[in-house]
Amino acid sequence: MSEVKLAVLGGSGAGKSALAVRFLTRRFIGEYASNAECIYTKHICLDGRQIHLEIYDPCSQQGKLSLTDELHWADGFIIVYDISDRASFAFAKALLYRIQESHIGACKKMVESTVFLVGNKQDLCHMREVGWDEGQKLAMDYKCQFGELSAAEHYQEVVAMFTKVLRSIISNLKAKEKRRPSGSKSMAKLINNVFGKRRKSV
Ligand SMILES: Nc1nc2c(ncn2[C@@H]2O[C@H](COP(=O)(O)OP(=O)(O)O)[C@@H](O)[C@H]2O)c(=O)[nH]1
Ligand SMILES: [Mg+2]
Repeated sequence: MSEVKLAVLGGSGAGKSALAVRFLTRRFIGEYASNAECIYTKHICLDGRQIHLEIYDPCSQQGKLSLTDELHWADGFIIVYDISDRASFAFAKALLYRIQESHIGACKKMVESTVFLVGNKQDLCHMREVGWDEGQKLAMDYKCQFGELSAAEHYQEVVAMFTKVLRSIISNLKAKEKRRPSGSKSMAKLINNVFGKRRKSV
C-alpha cells in the first residue's frame, strides 16, 4: 500500500473544497464549510496499486504563504485559481514561486514534488478575468502541469486531473525508492568492489 499526501492550495473561494469533495464523493454541493481545515482520507486503487490517499484542504489560504508545514507534509500540490478572479491567479503565482523556491533551497537529491495548476470555474467563462494562455504560460514558467475545468460541471475532468497528479506522485515516489539502495544491495556493491568481481549475465 502506497501512502500519498496531496495538498490543495489556492486563494479563498477558488474552489479547493469543491474540487476535493467532487473528486472524493462525485458530488458538487455548492457551499462548503470554509472555517475548518481538513484532511480527507480515502483508499483508492490506481493502475492496480492500492493507495492510501490523504488530501489536505486548508480553511483559508488568503495571505498565507509560508507553507513550511505543507511543503514538508505533501508529496504533491494542486494549486487552484478561479478564472473569473484575477486576484486568485496572482495568489496561485505566489504559491508556485514559494514551492519552487523551497526546492531550490533543498538539497539536490530531493525529487521535485508534483504540482498541477488548475484554473477552476470554467463554466463562468463569460466572467473570465484570466486567459487560458496566461494559465498555460504560468505553468510553463514553473514547469508544472496545467488545465482548466469546472468543479461544478466537469466531474470526469476533475477525476482525470487528480489521476494525473497521483500517477505523477507515484512515479516520483518510485524514483525516490530506486535512488535509495536497500541495505543488502549496498552490501553486495561493497563486496563486489572489494573483490573486484563483475556480475555476468548468462
Ligand atoms: N460556478 C462555479 N462555482 C464554483 C465552482 N467551484 C466552486 N464554486 C463555488 O465557489 C465558492 C467557493 O468554493 P469553495 O470550494 O468553498 O472554495 P475554497 O475556499 O477554495 O475552498 C462556492 O460557492 C462554490 O459553490 C465551479 O466550478 N463553478
Ligand atoms: Mg474551502
